[in-house]
Amino acid sequence: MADLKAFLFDVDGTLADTERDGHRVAFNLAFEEYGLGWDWSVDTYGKLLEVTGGKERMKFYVDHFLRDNEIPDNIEAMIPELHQAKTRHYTELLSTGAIPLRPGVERLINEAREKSYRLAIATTTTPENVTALLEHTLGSESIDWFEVIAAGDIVPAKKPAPDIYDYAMEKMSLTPEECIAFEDSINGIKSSMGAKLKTIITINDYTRDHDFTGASIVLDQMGEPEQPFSVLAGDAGDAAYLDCELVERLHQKA
Ligand code: XBP
Ligand code: MG
Repeated sequence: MADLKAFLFDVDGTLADTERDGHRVAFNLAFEEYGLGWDWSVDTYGKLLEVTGGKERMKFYVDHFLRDNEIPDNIEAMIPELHQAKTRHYTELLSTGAIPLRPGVERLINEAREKSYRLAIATTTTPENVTALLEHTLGSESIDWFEVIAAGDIVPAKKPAPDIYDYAMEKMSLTPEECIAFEDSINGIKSSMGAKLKTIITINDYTRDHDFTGASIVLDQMGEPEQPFSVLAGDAGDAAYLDCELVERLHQKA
């Protein structure tokens, strides 16, 4: 096995619990702004998460959740506008500090930097959303800690396609054997494993029942020394939280 050189992070659901109280809320604010009368409940949003990408998710909603007579005539033109409004609401929400990083994320990123691992982001979300999250959690200088922020429409085929991970690794001139991915969802692991990456999963409320077959380990969270993780699948040895040593061990495993 090649030496581990880089940590590739998903964002939504992995770095922070952004979906239920962030993206969903921002979509609803955009719908309200446009007087659409659409309201995505926590449950409905769970079903809509099957589709990655905000524009794609709205299109899926229109196609599968609305009756023909409920669909606005100009919907195709409206979706990009709605999405811009949603991004504005979402980044405003992040600027209030409403969404913290998940337990262990900041600690692991800091340790990875100290140990000179290279860092990148591979996500489906819009680039502004990533920079806003980093800025309002780790501080604006943290944006430069990530060598590549591969996000949004930068590749046409979003997760579960492997393209976004392939793109990040190509930019870094790294092979999959030299990297490890951090994900939270079925679409995420399909994408990372499709790119031949070993993958560490931290689940959340929307993804706990997803099929993570093939993951290096499945955890409820990265954990902290005072807030140990639960191992849902795989072997963490005697570790109580995810640190670089455990990441290395998981990477070296056949
Ligand atoms: C993230 C997504 C995104 C966000 C919305 O998935 O599916 O669609 O919910 O972002 P992943 P945009 O964590 O697998 O990258 O509205 O900016 O598209
Ligand atoms: Mg995710």
